[in-house]
Amino acid sequence: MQTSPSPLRAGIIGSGFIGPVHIEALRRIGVAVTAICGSEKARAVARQWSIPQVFTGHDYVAMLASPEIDVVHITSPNRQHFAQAKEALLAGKHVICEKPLAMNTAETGELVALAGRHAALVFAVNYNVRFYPAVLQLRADVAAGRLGQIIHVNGSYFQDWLLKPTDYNWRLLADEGGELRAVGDIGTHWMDTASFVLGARIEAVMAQLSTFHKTRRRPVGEVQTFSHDAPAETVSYPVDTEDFANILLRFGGGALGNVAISQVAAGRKNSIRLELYGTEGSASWHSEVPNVIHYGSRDGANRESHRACPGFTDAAGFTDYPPGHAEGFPDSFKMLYRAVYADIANGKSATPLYATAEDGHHEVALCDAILRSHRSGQWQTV
Ligand code: SOE
Repeated sequence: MQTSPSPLRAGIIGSGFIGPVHIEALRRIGVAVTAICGSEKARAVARQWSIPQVFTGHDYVAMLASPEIDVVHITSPNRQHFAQAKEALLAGKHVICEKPLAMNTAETGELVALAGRHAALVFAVNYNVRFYPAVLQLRADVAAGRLGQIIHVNGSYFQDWLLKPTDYNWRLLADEGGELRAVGDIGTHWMDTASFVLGARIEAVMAQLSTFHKTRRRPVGEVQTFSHDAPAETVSYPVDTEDFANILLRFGGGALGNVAISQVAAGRKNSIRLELYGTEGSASWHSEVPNVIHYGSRDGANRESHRACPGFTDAAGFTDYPPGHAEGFPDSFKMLYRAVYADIANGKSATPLYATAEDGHHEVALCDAILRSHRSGQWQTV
């Protein structure tokens, strides 16, 4: 786990919930965070994390001009991702952009082309779930044929932080976060993870979306992600994004799948479930018990496998602690950045483990197909 200080320096755009998660993970791999850009709140984040340069007023252009930054982490609301990622590439910075990559495939397609024209720069999309040790183990299991041919995949990504009609976040507004909220925000995590494990993209979808709360009440002013602070004054507004979704999937290679996505699932705080059913056996994982994989067998004994114990050692290089010393959500960001910064320092891998601009583009194309399917009541290809 020995981490020597990196010569690379990071700048953070955004001062909400996930920005400090990036900052903490970077510190753990020895990368200096030299700048942060955001609202006035950025000053408090800079003080807390001893970040020398602060750019308030969301002035990311000023931050991108700093020679003290090699890599830009974009953690702002989704509608800002395109402009910020484009300017960062044009400023010669490597980019790690939070998901979803941008608001639509026109924007993500342009970023793919621009990243291709700046091939010396690394461009990653922050699909951190790939870097839970269990996800890397499941990917190795599938690649090694330990489950046989994958017949079907089942799963969910459930949260409850938007269950109440008074729960508010910018993601609820299509203009801020995109037409698909739950699917764009957490559904793309699950779909990216499933494809990463299977080694196959999703080729077609059949989707049902639902907006349970047709109107909600929003505070007058800014609210941070996962905030449960009681707002002072609220106003009613019509909701134009979905609370939950049921989606059927067809993967390349023939596997079929179904996933449920919800941000109104009482008691589920940040619960990702992934189950793979193959001809030789099955494997299932729950992100709230992240260091355990359950393997199922038709004729043999079912078994529970623990990280860093025999049978669960294929995440080498992306797990640091001995068995029983739990690794989870924050560690997945640390391991994602270990992979990205290694490519920045040593040259891009031919087949990176982290999500690239193309992967981010495909996830937004999936969202487009899901919306088309919901509206048409038909299967849609991606
Ligand atoms: C809110 O749903 C959120 O912060 C997502 O935006 C993150 O990607 C996820 O990791 C946790 O929940």
